[in-house]
Amino acid sequence: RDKQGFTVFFTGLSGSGKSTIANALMVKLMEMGGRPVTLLDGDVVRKHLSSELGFSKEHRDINIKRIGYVASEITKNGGIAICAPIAPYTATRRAVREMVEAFGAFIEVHVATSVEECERRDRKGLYKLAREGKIKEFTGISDPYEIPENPELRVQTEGVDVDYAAQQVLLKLEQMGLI
Ligand code: GGZ
Repeated sequence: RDKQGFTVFFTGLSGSGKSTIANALMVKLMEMGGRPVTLLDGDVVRKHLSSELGFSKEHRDINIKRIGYVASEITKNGGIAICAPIAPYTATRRAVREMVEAFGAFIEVHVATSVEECERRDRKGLYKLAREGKIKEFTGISDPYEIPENPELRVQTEGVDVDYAAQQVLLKLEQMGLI
């Protein structure tokens, strides 16, 4: 019997490591074969699906619901969707969960890198710009991030490598009988 589709939904701050872990997970799932794997990364989605949107609550919600819709279609057709937006709002994440769970499993993974650590790394220099007020409504600095209370999984990135974090997600998927 074919296994059901599912969506792995990463959420966390800018620079928390979501994209890196999502990519590593994608590679591992592709190597396993079977179901097609689609990565819906934050910046790629914004470029191709949400280019007219900014970062107000309203626009972030529209962006996340578009990602959720695409993920639900992939899940419906038996595929694997991996999403990696910030998705700062609990209610919006719940709405996406409901869209996906109509067709398959939803695995919310909180990439729990603290704002202090993200700012210390500041890989793209965005936190500096946010502190200077040159980027408005910046998540964690001048805009909220609601920490997920009951994610399927919480991964730490401080002092652990990317492969270890991706491995934890695979283990969770295995425990849930999805792979
Ligand atoms: C947060 C912002 C902002 C503001 C631009 N707040 O590290 P990045 O650069 O590549 O990832 C961030 C990305 C966030 O887009 P998402 O679609 O994931 O956000 S949401 O889920 O809230 O819709 C960051 C960049 O866009 N960026 N301005 N003000 N991140």
